[in-house]
Amino acid sequence: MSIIKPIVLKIGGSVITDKDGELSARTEVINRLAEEIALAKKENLIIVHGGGSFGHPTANRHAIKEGLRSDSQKVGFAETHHVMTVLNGLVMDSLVWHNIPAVSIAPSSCIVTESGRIKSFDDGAMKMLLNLGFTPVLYGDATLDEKLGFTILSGDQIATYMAVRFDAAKIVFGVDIDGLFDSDPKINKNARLYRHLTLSELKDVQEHLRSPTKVDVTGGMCGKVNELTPALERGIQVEIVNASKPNRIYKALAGEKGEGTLIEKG
Ligand code: IP8
Repeated sequence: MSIIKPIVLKIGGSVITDKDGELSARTEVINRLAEEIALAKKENLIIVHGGGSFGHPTANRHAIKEGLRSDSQKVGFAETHHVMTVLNGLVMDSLVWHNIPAVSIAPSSCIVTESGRIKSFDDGAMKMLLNLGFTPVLYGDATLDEKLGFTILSGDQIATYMAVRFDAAKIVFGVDIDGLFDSDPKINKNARLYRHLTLSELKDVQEHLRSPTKVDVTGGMCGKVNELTPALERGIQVEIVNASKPNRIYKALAGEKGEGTLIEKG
């Protein structure tokens, strides 16, 4: 048995949850995305989802990303991981009921970070799942950290790490805007969408991106772009599409010409 080149699909927390609320899932969006994923019939798929209004407010309240400084944070670490399993449960529910052989992998149980970067990953189960044609599902999580005690690991870092580790053909980032813009389209209505970028063009664009204003402990679009370089350097294509709009994820998975931003090594 050999692993065929997978596609890594990262679904943003701002797509599947309402970031203005707390613990507020968009179940109708989760169901629509599961339908699109099922329709695309990709056997070689790795799914990663973000934290949105589940992980971020809890992580922020207990300063989990900054690491273990007081015993009182421990319950906050447990709570952050727990609320992520709750959101993951909703995603799993939908994927499985759409006949996708999706199996959840808790990052906190198989990944250890060092100063926020993935240091080790126990990949035995993941390799077998991929070999057998399952769809592993991971998520941004509270993880143990060799320097900090614990921290927050973003779904974006997990997605690019898995893409490199399993030699993916492509990473699809499903976000709540149409792609990568030259400024924030939620603030500036004249923001221009980049349809295609090379790695070196992306580096120029990076300088204009600012961190998001809302509570997002892992850096929003800015953090996402920072994670992309190692994958792009290896020739892995990256497509950023609006997963809040119907059919965009289906098209990206099916390899149809998309309406988002395509980034390649160049
Ligand atoms: O939303 C962070 O994952 P992200 C998850 O992909 C937590 O950045 C626990 C805040």
